[in-house]
Amino acid sequence: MYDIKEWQHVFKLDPAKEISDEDLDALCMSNTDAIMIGGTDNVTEDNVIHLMSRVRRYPLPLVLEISNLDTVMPGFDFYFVPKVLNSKDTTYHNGMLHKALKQFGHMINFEEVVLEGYLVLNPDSKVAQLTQAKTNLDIEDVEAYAQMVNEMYKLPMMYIEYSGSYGDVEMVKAVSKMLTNTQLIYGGGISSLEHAQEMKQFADTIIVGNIIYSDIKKALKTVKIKKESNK
Ligand code: 1GP
Repeated sequence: MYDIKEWQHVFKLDPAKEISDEDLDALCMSNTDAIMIGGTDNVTEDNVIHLMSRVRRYPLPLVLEISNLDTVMPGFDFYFVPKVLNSKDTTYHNGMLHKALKQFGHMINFEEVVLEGYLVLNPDSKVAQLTQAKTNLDIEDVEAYAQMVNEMYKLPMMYIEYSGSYGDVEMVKAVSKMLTNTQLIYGGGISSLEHAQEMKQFADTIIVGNIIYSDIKKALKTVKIKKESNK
């Protein structure tokens, strides 16, 4: 079985965006550790199934990051469930999860489900707007969230989400110091190998999203962190 803790690099595909067979092949054969499917807007059952079936031809782990209950379906290796720590709306803390468990709790294989302590930090991102995230946080704020996740909730993962913009390295560094057990995931604005290397100094796993659609060559170069990293 796949060991998520070993993942250093993941490509995140947005089911609402088009990707050619050639680009998808390059991503899946790139030596990345996994493919994640997830997005905020226009994620539908149809586009998730379609993308899942295309990625499934490749022998690498496939994750669905759940953004709405209508698109949850069998066929993935893992289901990542964001719990948005700084959302002002309880839907994104445990409201959606509660609804899901009421409906599907009896048929879930919990070995495949991973709860992510999610911290949304780019105020202009769709996810920040949707979840009404309080993003004007300082270092002490994010350290407290990290401690909460690591020491109290004891979640397997914490995801620093700057979706669409490159984040503050000092924030990521501060979180990384607090996490002794929880795996640190960083995503947001990685558009070069240098960005990937910088964030990988502190994050266990980096997520590369948007650049796939604007510059596939740059996206593919970020996988090089795997050879150079000593984490
Ligand atoms: C988005 O964290 C991921 O959920 C990746 O961010 O799309 O900005 O690379 P980008």
